[in-house]
Amino acid sequence: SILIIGACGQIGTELTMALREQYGNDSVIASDIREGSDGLMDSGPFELLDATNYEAIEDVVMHYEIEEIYLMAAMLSATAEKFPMRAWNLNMNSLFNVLNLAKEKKIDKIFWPSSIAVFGPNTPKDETPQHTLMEPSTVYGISKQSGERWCEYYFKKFGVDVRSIRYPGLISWKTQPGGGTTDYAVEIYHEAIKNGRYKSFLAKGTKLPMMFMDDAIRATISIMEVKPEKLSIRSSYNLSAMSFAPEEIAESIKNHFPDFEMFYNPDFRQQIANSWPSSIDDSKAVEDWWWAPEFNLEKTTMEMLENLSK
Ligand code: VAH
Repeated sequence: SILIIGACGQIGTELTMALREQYGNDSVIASDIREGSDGLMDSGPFELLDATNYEAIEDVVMHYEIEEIYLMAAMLSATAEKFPMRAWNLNMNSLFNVLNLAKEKKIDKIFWPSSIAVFGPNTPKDETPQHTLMEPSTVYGISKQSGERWCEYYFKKFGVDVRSIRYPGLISWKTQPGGGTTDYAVEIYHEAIKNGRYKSFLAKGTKLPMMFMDDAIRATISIMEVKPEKLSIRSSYNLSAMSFAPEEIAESIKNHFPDFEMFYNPDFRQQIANSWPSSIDDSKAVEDWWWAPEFNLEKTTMEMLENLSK
């Protein structure tokens, strides 16, 4: 069966529901440091679990005969800047725990998320390549770059079957994001419906790679199902769907709510966003496991406004 660590997070919640849909509720064990939404808690087995506690994870793995772990627990970019050592501890020790369980042959396969945050201010910003200069300037980005190096090391040295995707900013309506720099792209839809206006903490022209959550979940399940010999990348795959700046979301919302008003009030997260790419070259994911996104900005806006209006 499958264990999701961090099942109550922005990605974890939707990933758990999708995996339960595909493999059956009782084959997917959800776990997190705290309980999650009613929908999540009512749909299958749940365990309170600290991702930094090796023995606690090992107990769950043995009890439920877990073969695969999706490690979705992490502290994201904005929060990690406020608590660097807590972020490093959570992001790295949780990864070592699952890599070592696989090294000890206690589990067979791992999914671990990386991020466009692994790129830094000196990385080429347009169509950022799969292999390029990476000098991340955030705690979160440093932990993801280091995590990628460890994933590739455990694969080469111990044959650990760990697979990873560099997620762009993710937009979802089922769950609130937690402490990310791209969260403005989720908040804006909630605010548009509630107040007809939004004050963006990123400035006009801050173009970032983004993806609708349904695409991200489909990519995650795809990379886990593909034959291992197809995977030429064992650090983490670049992945892309669309790129846009705050004013472009505002325009797409105005197509539905003509009176929507957008304001700009950049804060400390602007510096984080400035260090990230504007667009990503994901040709390796296309070549190795036939990646193709389905949601562009217009379709994303329609999904978000339709579902949040309910
Ligand atoms: C963040 N949503 O903002 C995450 C992600 C690329 C952005 O890493 O930190």
